[in-house]
Amino acid sequence: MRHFTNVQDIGPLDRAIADALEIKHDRFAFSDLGRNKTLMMIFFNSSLRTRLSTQKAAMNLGMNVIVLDVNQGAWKLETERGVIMDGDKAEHLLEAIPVMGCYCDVIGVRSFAGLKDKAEDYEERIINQFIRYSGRPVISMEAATRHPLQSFADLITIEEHKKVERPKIVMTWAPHPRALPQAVPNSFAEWINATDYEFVIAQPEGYELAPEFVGRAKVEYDQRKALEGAHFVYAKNWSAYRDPNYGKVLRTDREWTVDSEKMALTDNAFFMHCLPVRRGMIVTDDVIEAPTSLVIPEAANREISAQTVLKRVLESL
Ligand code: AN0
Ligand code: CP
Repeated sequence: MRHFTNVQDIGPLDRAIADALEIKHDRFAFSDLGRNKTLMMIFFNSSLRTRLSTQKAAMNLGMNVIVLDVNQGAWKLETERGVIMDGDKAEHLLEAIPVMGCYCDVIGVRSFAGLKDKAEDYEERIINQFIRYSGRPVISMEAATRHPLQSFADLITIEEHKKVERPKIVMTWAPHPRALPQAVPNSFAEWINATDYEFVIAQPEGYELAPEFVGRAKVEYDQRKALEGAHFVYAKNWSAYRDPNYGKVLRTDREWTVDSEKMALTDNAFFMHCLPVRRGMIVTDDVIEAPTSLVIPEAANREISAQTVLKRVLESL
């Protein structure tokens, strides 16, 4: 594998899951593979899980790790080409990227959607510039439109917990006070659409995702109806995708909060969320604390998804 930015990059999912479970069984089996190889992780946005789990995964493979928080201590970066740099930005991304590439073998990048210009976000300008100019394999640690390490970990978690061959998976929108990207729901949809599981996206009017991500999913505007018989409930907030409301928060009322009364409509479903989660908004305390909550196993599997991806990238260096 050269780059990892979407579900296609991982190849057949059954093979990827099998590799992941093998790694989980013995995560130090390949601790020499990354010897004298350096992973550089570049963060344009905050992170807890991605930062820690990806670093741990790299360490399990014997890699060295360098982390840079672009907004803390690096020069302010210009990202547009053709501008006269007479403002507060001291360096251009087009120099910074190849320089970063000089000091590492693999680059991980986190760069969220700006949520102002849909075309710019959906072109994936930042991560594509890393792919083009770094000369290194690039791993998405959540880009503008996808979060594949999260979706891979989510799928591993579903495989570990499913009780029926083809579970019903419901991804439901839930309220949040701030505008969040569509990357996590887009990506989850992309990965679940690559399985043969029943897949429903529940959302209020106005929160339709891009059709290329919705794919074969059934879109349902009645959350309670969607939840009937579900085996997995994947909650997530996202801002509006459709024009003229791109990047906007259309509502923050708690009508769509996942609570125990709604979970009772499911087939004793597991609750999932990528974290960080706002309790009381997305989900109630009792649901996230219940034995059927998978939020911690999902986070634990971030180490496994990252290690599976890094192992394949190292093998192709
Ligand atoms: C981010 C998002 O929704 O994309 C990161 C999730 C992994 N969440 C927040 O900014 C709260
Ligand atoms: N789920 C996830 O990616 O968490 P962080 O934003 O903390 O990395």
